[in-house]
Amino acid sequence: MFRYLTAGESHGPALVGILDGLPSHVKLDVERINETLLRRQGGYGRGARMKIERDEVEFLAGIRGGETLGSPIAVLVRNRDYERNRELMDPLTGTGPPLTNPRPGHADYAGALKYRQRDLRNVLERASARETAMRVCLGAICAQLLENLGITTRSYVSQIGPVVAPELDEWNQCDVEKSDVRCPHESSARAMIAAIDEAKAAGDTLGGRFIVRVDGVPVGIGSNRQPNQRLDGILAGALMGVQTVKAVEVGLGGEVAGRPGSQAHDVFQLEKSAGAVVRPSNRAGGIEGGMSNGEPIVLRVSVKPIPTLMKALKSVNLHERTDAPASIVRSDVCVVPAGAIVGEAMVRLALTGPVLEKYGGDSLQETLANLHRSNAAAKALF
Ligand code: EPS
Repeated sequence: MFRYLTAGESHGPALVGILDGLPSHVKLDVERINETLLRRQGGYGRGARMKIERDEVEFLAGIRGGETLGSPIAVLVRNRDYERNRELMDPLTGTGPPLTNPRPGHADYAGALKYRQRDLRNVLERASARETAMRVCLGAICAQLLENLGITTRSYVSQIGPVVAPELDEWNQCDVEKSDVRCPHESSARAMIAAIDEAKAAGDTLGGRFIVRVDGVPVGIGSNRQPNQRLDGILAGALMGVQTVKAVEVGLGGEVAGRPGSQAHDVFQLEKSAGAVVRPSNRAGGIEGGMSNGEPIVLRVSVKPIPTLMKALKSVNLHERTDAPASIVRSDVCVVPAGAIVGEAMVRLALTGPVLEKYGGDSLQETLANLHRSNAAAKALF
């Protein structure tokens, strides 16, 4: 069984992660993992914290000579900001004035009551999206397994606040990487940057949307056997598990509700030359019956504006029981571009389990042999 865990507070010493169940002999390119971590740190609208951090993976276990051993992989990403927050966050002696005014939309209030914490810092430190650095790190390791199987994942930003870019079936990833908001549509990207500037000036924050696309997923990943094995549910659950994500759509998503069946599905036809079965459209977003159907998996993810506003929302001081503005802590104005990178990571993490469930294998060679056997058997079926 493949599984992963993360731990770490935003201003604590480090984030740590464990990946358990990856096969042996996956060669890891550390530079690419660090590049992915850097991509998450970027994006227009990030706050001052990202000038302090320089996220880099350190391997603690499960790797030797640059290859996975098949044993649990343990990794660490340090929080540079810990140095300035030692007094506050030292695991044994940390202390400081309590945060008392919960931010609407944040974990502050529910977490304080749930964990009986009078200092909201004890909740927000783990709720912080800083933790996504570790998910991105773990996802970047899974990416290198998945690429060996021909499965690649990418994303772009399609909306920031009120600015909606045209939705694209295909795009050039270089245009995404060049864009400060990770939007390949140039005039929309400019408008998005202006919208972020405007929100910042007003002490406000912005949400938005991003698209994640996975190519090369073989047919039959996920299962209709049980509800919790359906690939759409697994992917949506993983993405909904990202801080700020409020909705996940597969293919047409919510739009399908208003369409007649004749315009909602993807017909089958025979390719003229080779006689192969093809689908001229991909409205289903690559998943039918809870299983991958061989088309690209396309997911649309909506994120809320982050709840830390410089022009604080109305709140209360829980200690004094008085009206008071929500606590203001240093934060970002817009995290949608970073969210897209986290989205890619979550999709990779979520796909790895079902992929390994289908093909198994204690070593990469065994996993690949099983994949090839399965593909050959599928070809021979009809
Ligand atoms: C975050 C608040 C900010 C963000 C942080 C997420 O941190 P700080 O309060 O230290 O300025 O920068 O994101 C990261 C540190 C990161 O690596 O993405 C929050 O409250 O969620």
